[in-house]
Amino acid sequence: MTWTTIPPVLPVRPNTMKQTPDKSFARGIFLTLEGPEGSGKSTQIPLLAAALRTAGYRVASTREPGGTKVAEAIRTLLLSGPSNEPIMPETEALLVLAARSQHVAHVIRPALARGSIVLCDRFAHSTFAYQGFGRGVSLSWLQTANRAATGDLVPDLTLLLDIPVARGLARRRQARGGRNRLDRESIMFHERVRRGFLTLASRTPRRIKVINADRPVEVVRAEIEALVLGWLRTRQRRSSA
Ligand code: ATM
Repeated sequence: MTWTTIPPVLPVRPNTMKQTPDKSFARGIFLTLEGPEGSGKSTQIPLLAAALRTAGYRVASTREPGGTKVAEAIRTLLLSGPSNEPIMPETEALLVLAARSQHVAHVIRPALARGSIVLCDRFAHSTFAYQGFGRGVSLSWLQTANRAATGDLVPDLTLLLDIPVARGLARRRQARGGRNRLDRESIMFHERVRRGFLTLASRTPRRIKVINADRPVEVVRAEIEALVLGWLRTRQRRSSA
């Protein structure tokens, strides 16, 4: 058996609800939060999860790189990597994609199949922003490899928490925990990453909503909650019409 004929862990169903609504198949919803360093994603995800649970939804929160044992081991390698052996851009891309493949198969797809809303702290847009725009790895190659790693899983909605680089890095410095290998990159790198995220959002404004994260946590929380609950209500109205 070659790798191309290995059956998927779960019956893989392309995430095409928006293009071809299929009411016969109860499927969860895949929401991702993206953004540069210090944008506050990991503060906002538990707040959004709590609001969604209060509204009656089943929620699974997870993160990338990570979410499974193998993927968390890859995260450690990526973020702390050996100082005497530079990690090449393509190596970095393949590592995040390897972690994603594990995560999608063992965590995300099973949760979607149970009908949960999956809230994921970073996903493919981070790969395009960091490895593509930031490191200069070919975007079309990344898109193809990402499709292979995920079985073409695309988020239903992405929230891009945007913050100027200097503000985000300052927040990051104030937060507890040391700086990782990517935090230590140059300001220019982080500027390319931020511009990358904003470029992706401008290309697909219906799927990626930009939130100004350079505001107090409570203000950002309220905007995210209103946006997501409104989006869910619209989606439900459309699918029951
Ligand atoms: P968090 O700090 O948001 O947990 O993310 C860890 C790092 O992983 C983040 N950089 N820093 N610091 C961005 C990086 N990353 C990538 O470079 N590519 C990816 O595809 C993903 C998912 C994360």
